[in-house]
Amino acid sequence: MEKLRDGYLFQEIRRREEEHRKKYPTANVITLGVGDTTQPIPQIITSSMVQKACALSTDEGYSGYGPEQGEKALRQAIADKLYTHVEVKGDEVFVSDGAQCDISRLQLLMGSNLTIAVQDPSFPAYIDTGVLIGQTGEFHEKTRKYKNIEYMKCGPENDFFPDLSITPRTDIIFLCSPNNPTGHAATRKQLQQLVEFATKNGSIIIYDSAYTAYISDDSPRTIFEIPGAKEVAIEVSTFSKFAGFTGVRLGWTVIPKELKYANGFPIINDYNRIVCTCFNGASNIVQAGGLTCLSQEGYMALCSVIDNYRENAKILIDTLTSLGLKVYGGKNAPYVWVKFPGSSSSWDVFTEILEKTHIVTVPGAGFGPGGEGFIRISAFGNREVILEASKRLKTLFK
Ligand code: PL4
Repeated sequence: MEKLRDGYLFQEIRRREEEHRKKYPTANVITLGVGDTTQPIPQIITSSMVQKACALSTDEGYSGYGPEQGEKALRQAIADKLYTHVEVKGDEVFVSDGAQCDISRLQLLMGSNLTIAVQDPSFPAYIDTGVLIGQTGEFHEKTRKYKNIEYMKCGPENDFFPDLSITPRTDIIFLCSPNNPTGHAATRKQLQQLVEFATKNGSIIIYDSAYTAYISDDSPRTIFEIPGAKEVAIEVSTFSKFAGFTGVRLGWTVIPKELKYANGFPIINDYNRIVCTCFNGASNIVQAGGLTCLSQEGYMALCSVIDNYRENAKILIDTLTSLGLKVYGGKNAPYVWVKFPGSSSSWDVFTEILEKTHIVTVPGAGFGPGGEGFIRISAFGNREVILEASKRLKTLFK
């Protein structure tokens, strides 16, 4: 705990937002910081949860603890509907209360005595949970990096994908695609290189596909589209960004049976043990909602919500580009990643934007030293808010 840096990034953003609201009590503060969904969940999905909840009040409909790994029907629906062109089996899917919790459970499975690599910048939970479990050494103030963690720089200069020719071997490689915060979706070729790299080195890839529903080009939707990936990769994902379940809480992890330790023992057996020991299964009400998300009608309703966020991202990209800024992301992810001119730190730019426009963003440095000089803006607002934010941003940079 003592090795953890500052507060957790998103807590710090919320703290600064609250301070700002106290300082300017009448300001109309716009929150495009923490990547939280804002649009209502389609009624067909909430109705199924209501129905399930009501059934719990009946003799026939009551159920208690379910299988720790998730309801069989939901595991199979995830395998069938979200892994359509690849072979993922229902019993390789572990349903959970969210990707963030799964990342922690995977860290528990892996333990402290190993090395990890992360994209720089990346979602801070990979590093912070690594610190919690004791994988890292001390934090170096000068480099802003932890000892024992391999930071794989991802910026415009390398198409936001790690240069594997200079990346040392680690036991675990965290890769998030589409990436939070840069919005870059790894191409098929990049993922093939990664799978080859992990195979050669005997590393395990933990692939976070939380934003896969936002991919609008032909980038792979899952690491399992890459031949050989089932021998080297675990995939973590979530209903949060795809179904607006950030508060409802539902996610899953795929552990292929082919993934084994060097001694040939299947990792899925150990993960099953962890899940049964440290988790008692996702809420049965929520799992009913998850199943409806994957029905044809539920899925179509969700696609229109996602399209709406995509359009928001386009509005933000157009606004910022028209101001002459270099803008990345937003096409395959609900985040816009903006490079700011000058040498101000990204926390200073964050403060300037907040002070002058009352818009909360996230400073790039919060995602690792490679994020310095950038700001992340979330497209998860509602349309009116995004239009108002665009208007205010124009006044800031004109
Ligand atoms: C705010 C790449 C957001 N309180 O909701 P989950 O647990 O299923 O998914 C969490 C998650 C997993 N993987 C990736 C993510 O980006 C997220 C969510 N990230 C963001 O703004 O970057 C919400 C963060 C949350 C937190 O503290 O992390």
